[in-house]
Amino acid sequence: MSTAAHPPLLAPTPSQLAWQRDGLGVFFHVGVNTFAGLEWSDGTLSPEIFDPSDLDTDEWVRTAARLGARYVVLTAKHHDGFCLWPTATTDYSVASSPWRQGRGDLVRELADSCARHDMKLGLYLSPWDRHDPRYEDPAAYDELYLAQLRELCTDYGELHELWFDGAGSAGREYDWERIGALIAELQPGAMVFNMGPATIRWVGNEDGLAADPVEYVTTSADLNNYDEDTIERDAPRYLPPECDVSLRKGWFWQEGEDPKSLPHLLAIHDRSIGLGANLLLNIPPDRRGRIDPADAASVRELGTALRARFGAPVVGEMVAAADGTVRVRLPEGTRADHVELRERLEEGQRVRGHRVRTADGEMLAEGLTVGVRRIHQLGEARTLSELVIEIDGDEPVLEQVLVHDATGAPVPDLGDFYAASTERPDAG
Ligand code: FUL
Repeated sequence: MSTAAHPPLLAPTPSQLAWQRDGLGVFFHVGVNTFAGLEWSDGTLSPEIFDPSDLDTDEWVRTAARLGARYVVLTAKHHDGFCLWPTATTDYSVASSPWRQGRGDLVRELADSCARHDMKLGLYLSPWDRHDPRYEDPAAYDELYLAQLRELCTDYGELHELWFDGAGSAGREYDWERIGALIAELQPGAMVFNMGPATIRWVGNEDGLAADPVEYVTTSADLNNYDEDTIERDAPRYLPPECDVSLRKGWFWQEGEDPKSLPHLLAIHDRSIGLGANLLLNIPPDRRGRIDPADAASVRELGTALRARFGAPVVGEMVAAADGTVRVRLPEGTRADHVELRERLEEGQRVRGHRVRTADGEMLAEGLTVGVRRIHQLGEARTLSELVIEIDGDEPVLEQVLVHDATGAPVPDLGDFYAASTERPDAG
């Protein structure tokens, strides 16, 4: 194959590919907002209100692990500027709170729990900071932000994701060059979400939903959910999308909110992971610093349903046929109602279209991109002995084809949620 047609820049790095294969992550939004019942606060809430009574990051990580998540991301600093670690850069942090007599470090506790449970750790550090007066002075704030990032990148072991949220940052430039150099120096394997030296991008909504085609190579990404700003790059980059969504309506735990229904969560799974994007599902710790029992039950139910649907795959035996199709032989008597395709991505994303047929030519499923994984629902389960797959694109290669029998398992249903889900949170 010609390298000129496929510049290495457009292929994933090993870290990007590992991140894509991980697929599922869990977001933890917690901070002063949790205690004020707000989604956003303006940086004036007292640090005194941050006082989780029974915080247990082991429980958080166990919850994520049981769901099948491979990484978690914590809001080390949200837009309000309150830091969950005892930073030297500001006293607006856990050090000024009553929690653990001001000697606590939530980032450390989570990092330790991740190490204990073989979970990868990511951190969210909001560029927009509504507390610190230095924010008004871009040069001074860049120094502050770099110092905060340096602390996070130095003191908590290996980080797998750094989440740069574009909310509040329309029209604002940060010193991405130095931020990129710092990450390259201290955490070269970390995925960088959306802004600056990004290695992954936002899918463009907070509903957890991607759409076919899911492009891994792009020049642009949406900045945030609140205005029309897009990030335009001069040259295309390999930037696979991450779909973020909250289990509940809000990102922070609030009294009276319920988890989404199981059919809805399954639909989110199929429209993100099932389309080859990553899913970052937010499970917000409550005022005790624990997972709300209703959320824990919902996540358990989701994990059980996903295992019932996809926990016992049958791997097909692939043979390239002379007519350019891929024949997939399945063991005698295989029953299936889902087919999953996986593309070889080491040289980049190549599949531009695909069709799955039975040996008799009956069309079972079709679509555009495949990517790291593409799951199709086939309707009623049926006995299949061979699949014939056509793929379009520039030297596309399938790595694996699997089938699943989800008979009797809960069924995904997005219902009418989609239209109602993209509201701006109330500013605090
Ligand atoms: C948004 C933020 O404004 C929300 O509060 C939340 O953190 C979400 C993940 O990103 O842009």
